[in-house]
Amino acid sequence: MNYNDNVTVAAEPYEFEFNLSQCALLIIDMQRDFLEPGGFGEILGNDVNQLRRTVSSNQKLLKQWREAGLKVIYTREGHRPDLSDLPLSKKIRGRHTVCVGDLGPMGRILVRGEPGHDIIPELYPLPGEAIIDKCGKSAFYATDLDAILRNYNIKQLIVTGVTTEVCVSSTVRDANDRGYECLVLEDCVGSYFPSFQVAALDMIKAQGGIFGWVAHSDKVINVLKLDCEN
Ligand code: C5J
Repeated sequence: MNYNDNVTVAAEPYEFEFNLSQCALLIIDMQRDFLEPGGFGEILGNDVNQLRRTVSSNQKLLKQWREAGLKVIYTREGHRPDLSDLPLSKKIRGRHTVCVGDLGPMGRILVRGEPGHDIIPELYPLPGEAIIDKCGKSAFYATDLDAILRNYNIKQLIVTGVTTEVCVSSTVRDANDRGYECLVLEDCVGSYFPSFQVAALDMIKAQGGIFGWVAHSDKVINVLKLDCEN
């Protein structure tokens, strides 16, 4: 594969053209606390299977992306053990009996260094792949993601992860305002709520792609495979 190749994939609202050397795969918050039984997501009453259906699609994409030698960046939502970066408004939101920082079945909920905060084993980062720890929903809020992308000369993002209407959407909207072009892969992003999944993707691609583009991961995998063969 020529690392400087321009490739085009079928997407909505129209085809997404990207340059491999200027594009990173951004995998958002594929953490045990959100995806595994017993984690924070399930404690809140959510069906984690709604998110788990994204795991195999992400695995296939990640394998091809890594084989092509392209950049992968992960994010994790979570807080310092002393919770000094956790706003009270977030801690008490929802009036739940268990909240961020409390002890759950996988350690303290959404606290850095705890088992539940970690990326699921199926998609575990390789040494050298950047991990952005974020305390907010957008991966740009109070992080060095923008600086890292600029230093890597990344201008386009293939976005996957959870949840579609929360951290994925917040990040895509923020990225868009900063001038990054985002392609969101519909089978690699997940919501606990099927109707939110549809609505969030519709909002991204509406009005000529007001926040970005949406496609199935097969489209990206196929162009990477084709490019490898040439
Ligand atoms: C949520 C996230 N849903 N990663 N976090 O609280 O979307």
